[in-house]
Amino acid sequence: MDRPTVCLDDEQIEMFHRTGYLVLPAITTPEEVERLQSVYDQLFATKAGRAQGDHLDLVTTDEDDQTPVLPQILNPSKYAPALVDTQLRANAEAIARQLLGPEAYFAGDHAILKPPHTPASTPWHQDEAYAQPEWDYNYINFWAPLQEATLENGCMQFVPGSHRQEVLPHRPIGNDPRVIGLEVDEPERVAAGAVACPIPAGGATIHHGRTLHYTGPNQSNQPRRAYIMIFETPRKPRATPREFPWLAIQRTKWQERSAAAQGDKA
Ligand SMILES: O=C(O)CCC(=O)C(=O)O
Repeated sequence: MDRPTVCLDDEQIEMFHRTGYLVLPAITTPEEVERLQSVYDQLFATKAGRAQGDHLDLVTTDEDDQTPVLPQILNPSKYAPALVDTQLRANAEAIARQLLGPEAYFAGDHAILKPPHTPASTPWHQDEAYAQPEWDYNYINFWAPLQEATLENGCMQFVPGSHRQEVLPHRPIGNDPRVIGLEVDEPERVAAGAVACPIPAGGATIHHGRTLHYTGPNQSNQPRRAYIMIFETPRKPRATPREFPWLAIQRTKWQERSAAAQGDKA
C-alpha cells in the first residue's frame, strides 16, 4: 500500500464535524487519476459484476435489455484489483482515521457513472437510508471524481449540518418500488441551503453517512466518473429500534440477481 501524502489540519477536522462534509482539492495525483480512469471505463464497458448482482441501474427498473441511465458498480475493486493499491486509497484511509479514530477501516467501494448528457440527477438522500435499521453506524464516504467535477457534469452538493439529524423518511425514486435508488421525502424543503462543491480532478469530497447530498444531471459531452470509498468504525446493534419502510417495499431486479448469485455460490 502507498504511504499517505495528505493529512487534515485541525480546521478541516472541525469543519467536517460541524458541517458533515469536507472538500479536498487534492487527494491523489493527475497521473493516478488518468490510470484509474481507464480501469474505471473498462469496468463499465465490460459490465463487470452484472452476473454477481454488483452492476445495476440506480434510477430505472434495471431490465437486462435496457441501456442503463445511471449505471453503478458495487465493490468495483473486487473486479479491478488496480483500485486497491493506490495513493487515493492510502490517503483516504489515513484521513478516515483522523476523522473517525484509529478503529476506522475500509468497508467497501462503489462507482457511479453519468454518461455524457445523462438527464438523471442522483436525488437528495442520506446514505444511511440504504443501511440496515438494526445497526448503529459511524461511517464516511470519499467521493473521488476521475475528472474535474463541475455543476455542469454533476458535482456533489451537500446540506451543511444535516448529518446531525436522524435518518429522514425516504422513498424509492419516483415512488416505484422496482427502483433501487432512494430519495428523501420533501427534497425542496429539506435541501434548502445546499452548497455545490465543484472540485478538480485528483480532489475528493468527504461526507458523513447522514449528510444530505445530491448530484445533478451530466449536461457535458464527457462522462462523469465518481469512485466512492467507504470507511467505518465497528457497527453496534441499536439500543432504540427503528424501521426503514422504504427498504421493506422494494422489489428490484438487483435483489433478484443478487439472490440468484448467492444461490449459485451455495
Ligand atoms: O455520484 C453520484 O451521483 C452520487 C454519489 C453518492 O450519492 C454517494 O457517494 O453517496
